[in-house]
Amino acid sequence: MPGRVLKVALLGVTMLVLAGCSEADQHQIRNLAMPDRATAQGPYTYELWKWAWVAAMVTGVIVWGLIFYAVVRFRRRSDDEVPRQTRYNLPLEVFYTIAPVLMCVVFFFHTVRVQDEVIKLDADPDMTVEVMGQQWSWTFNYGVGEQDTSATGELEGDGSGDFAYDQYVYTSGTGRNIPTLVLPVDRTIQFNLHSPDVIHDFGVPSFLVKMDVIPGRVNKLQVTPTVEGEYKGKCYELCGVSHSRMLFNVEVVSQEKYDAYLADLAAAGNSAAAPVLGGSYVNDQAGLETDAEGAQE
Ligand SMILES: [Cu+2]
Repeated sequence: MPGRVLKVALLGVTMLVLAGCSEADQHQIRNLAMPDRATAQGPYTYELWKWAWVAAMVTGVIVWGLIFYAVVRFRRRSDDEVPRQTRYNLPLEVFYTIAPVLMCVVFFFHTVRVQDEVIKLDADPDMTVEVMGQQWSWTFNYGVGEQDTSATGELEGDGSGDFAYDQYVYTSGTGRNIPTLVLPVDRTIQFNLHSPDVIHDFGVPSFLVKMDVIPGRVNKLQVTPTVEGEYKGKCYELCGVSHSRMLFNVEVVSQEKYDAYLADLAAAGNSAAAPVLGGSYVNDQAGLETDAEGAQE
């Protein structure tokens, strides 16, 4: 019987090793399923991920070792033998109580350390983009001209706000048209995140950072893209029926291309004195014209 178990186990391992290991797969495996880091902040997240894997593997090896040891050492040796059903082992019980607590403490410590590093805000970012996530797409407002880094990005009651620029150009997506966020490479970019409706979450997998977009408050996230290229961004928070369409493309380009892109937006008439932070789309969806009781408002 143990011989057969061993054969099945070996077969399983061999199949896993041989199963479709293309170049891309191997790259994925080396990255522990994480995308390549395309920001200055990414390596912090990746290191946390990597060491969490190491910790999980060490734990796994100990647990599997103990399981196999118990299975073999305490296997039934004859048909009429029933081992004592109540036993305790104090050192073992102390170990399996304290070890997980210690693990949680260590994980918590490193999570907080990495999180502090990743959400750290530089008081003087190179530029600020006002991002609006709404059901179910994104609007990106790029500042034109001088940036006032003392601006809070907060909305004021009358609909105006304390924004970093006097002039903006913007691009807006819809559920059908996925918008593109264009960013200059090697610049620290602050994203001020706005939502006019529900909680969304702004993130680009290759950037290895993301942040909730919460109505009524302005969350701020700073990212320094370090690799030019095209990436995919998405909403990470289930925000309604078309959440899955809340995608955006990201292009990290040279400063010259970025400036040219802003000029294109301006030439297309997508200019505004203040960032565009609430599309009309949010107000004219089916269902919103009636209150909860069904009466017209
Ligand atoms: Cu969303």
